[in-house]
Amino acid sequence: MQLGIRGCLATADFVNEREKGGKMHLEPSAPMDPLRRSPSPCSSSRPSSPSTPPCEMLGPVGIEAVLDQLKIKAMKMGFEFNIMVVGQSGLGKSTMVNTLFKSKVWKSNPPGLGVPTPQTLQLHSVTHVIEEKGVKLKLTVTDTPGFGDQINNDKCWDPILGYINEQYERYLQEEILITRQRHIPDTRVHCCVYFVPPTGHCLRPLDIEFLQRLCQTVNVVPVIARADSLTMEEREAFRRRIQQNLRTHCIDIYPQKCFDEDINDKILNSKLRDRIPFAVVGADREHLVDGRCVLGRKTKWGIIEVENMAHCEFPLLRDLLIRSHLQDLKDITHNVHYENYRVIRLNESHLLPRGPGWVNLAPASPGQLTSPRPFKVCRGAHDDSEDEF
Ligand SMILES: Nc1nc2c(ncn2[C@@H]2O[C@H](COP(=O)(O)OP(=O)(O)OP(=O)(O)O)[C@@H](O)[C@H]2O)c(=O)[nH]1
Ligand SMILES: [Mg+2]
Repeated sequence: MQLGIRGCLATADFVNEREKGGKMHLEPSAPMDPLRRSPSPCSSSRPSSPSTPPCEMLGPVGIEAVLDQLKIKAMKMGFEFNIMVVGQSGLGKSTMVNTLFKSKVWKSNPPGLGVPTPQTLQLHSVTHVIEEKGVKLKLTVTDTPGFGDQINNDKCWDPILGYINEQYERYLQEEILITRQRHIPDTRVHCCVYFVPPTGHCLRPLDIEFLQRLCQTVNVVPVIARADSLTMEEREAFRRRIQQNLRTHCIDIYPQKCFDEDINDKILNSKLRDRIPFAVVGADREHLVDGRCVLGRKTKWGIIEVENMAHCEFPLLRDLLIRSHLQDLKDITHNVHYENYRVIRLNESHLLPRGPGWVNLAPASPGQLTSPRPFKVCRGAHDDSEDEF
């Protein structure tokens, strides 16, 4: 089974469909048209009158070819996508990374050898270039050590928020150079998957505090971790309670309602919002089931297949991240979260003397990198980011 990274190109196809829907209608005004006098196959069938615009008879000029150009360019450049997994220790974050990318990411622990996934002790990122049917995806996954198992969990979010903001700062420092690279390497976290422990009750105060801070800084998709420990009814009830908690505490997870651009977005994203947090199960071993090789967890009672919707909602998470919302996650990161960071940093930084070829921005203090920022809604900001690697 494929990851579906060709879905990254779907944006172009979607635009194509929208344009075909008939909203765009090119109709140059009559006096401006230099071809008006040229004979055309249709022109004889209609009496020429000043009120009849002649462009109807000329046929399309071929602007839809722009989409092919975009597609070819995107295929050449590839896509960059950065994911981070966050949550309490032992909830299956490292395993989920393997599940998501078919064990293509953590190579140190090949599937099927019975080697347990080692505990993650420090925040680290691994980058891989995955290629599928000519589409290249440069994927960076940042695994984080579990939090919440200390006696004092005060500020346990600092290293994670610090890392996310450091990536914004890195991008900003490159962007403000007068002579800057044509393509700025993008290490910004586009999506943070937050693992909620399967307690079956509701969000814990620590999860609430963590999520409140994270959502102001990055796109967050919460999941119910190790969902195989809950019955179907428990999963559903737990999901509803978490959704209620999120609403009560104004935690705006991805896909944020305020960024739905049109009715299609609204319909699609409402369905997703109704299912988030997805109840997921992670596995990095393959098993033979009815002659098929499936990723799953072998138990005394059978195999929990991670890609089987009857067993868990892992396919919904994968589809959201890779097949349907990858580009949107990147756009919101650039136009909202990064923009928010950029505006605050530029506002607070008095312009210091310029060095050779760059605007000297006062370095961010550690406090700035970890403190939450006021959430600013500004999706329509310019988007001049280009993917190339
Ligand atoms: N039952 C069950 N076990 C899981 C699941 N996902 C992972 N595990 C197991 O849980 C244990 C911990 O998994 P990890 O992936 O190392 O967990 P982690 O969140 O990365 O842990 P830290 O690195 O300590 O933060 C391993 O034995 C996994 O096989 C799951 O969905 N269900
Ligand atoms: Mg880990």
